[in-house]
Amino acid sequence: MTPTITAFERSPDRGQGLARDMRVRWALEEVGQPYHVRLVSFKEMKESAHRKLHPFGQIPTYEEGDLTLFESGAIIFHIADRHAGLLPDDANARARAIAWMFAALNSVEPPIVERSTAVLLERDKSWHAERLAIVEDRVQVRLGELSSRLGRADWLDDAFSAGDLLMVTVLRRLNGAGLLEKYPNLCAYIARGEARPAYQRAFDAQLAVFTKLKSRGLA
Ligand SMILES: N[C@@H](CCC(=O)N[C@@H](CS)C(=O)NCC(=O)O)C(=O)O
Repeated sequence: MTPTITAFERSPDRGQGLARDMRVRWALEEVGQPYHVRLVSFKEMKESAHRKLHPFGQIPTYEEGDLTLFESGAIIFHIADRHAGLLPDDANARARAIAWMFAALNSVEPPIVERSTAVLLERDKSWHAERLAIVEDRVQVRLGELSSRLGRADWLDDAFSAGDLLMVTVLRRLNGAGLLEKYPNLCAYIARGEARPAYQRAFDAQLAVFTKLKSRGLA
């Protein structure tokens, strides 16, 4: 059965591949699973029909037959569990790849999201500069730790896995922040992820949503 995912009708990132449906698109492309996309407006996301799929009124969601999922990590784990290509066969390597999925979402993404919140929503506050400095220090700590662990390796644990897929998408949220440049191995790691044909197909599909809006004068 072809799954259906949800994505922003008008992504605030203007097609830069930062909205979290990008992770799901990338995972589906990696495993060669075709998918449908239902675009939702910000208004629709908060309505009860969408909240039945996603209790927090967000994207992405994933529907496949009787199954409905929310949370990008859970969706990607489901895809990786059902298809070959995103988690190793060896039980211990698989467990380590899953640990990297959690690390991306639980240890690395939170300070990065905090930083985005500070930049996007707290600019007008008197304490903005002070808080941003604190939050950016937290991001730097995590980047330094991740950079040390990655070292000269191509991927976090031997072969590319769902852990790398999530980590690359999480790190990409720092594009333009001027924080990644201190870590050339992390920049190269992100570039390796972005160079994967499956990533490119996912990125192009997400960008096409924005390009279409723009061509109609709606963006
Ligand atoms: N933890 C969730 C976060 C989902 C999330 O923050 N989605 C954003 C788009 S990337 C969203 O829908 N934002 C609109 C809103 O919260 O109103 C996940 O990983 O799926």
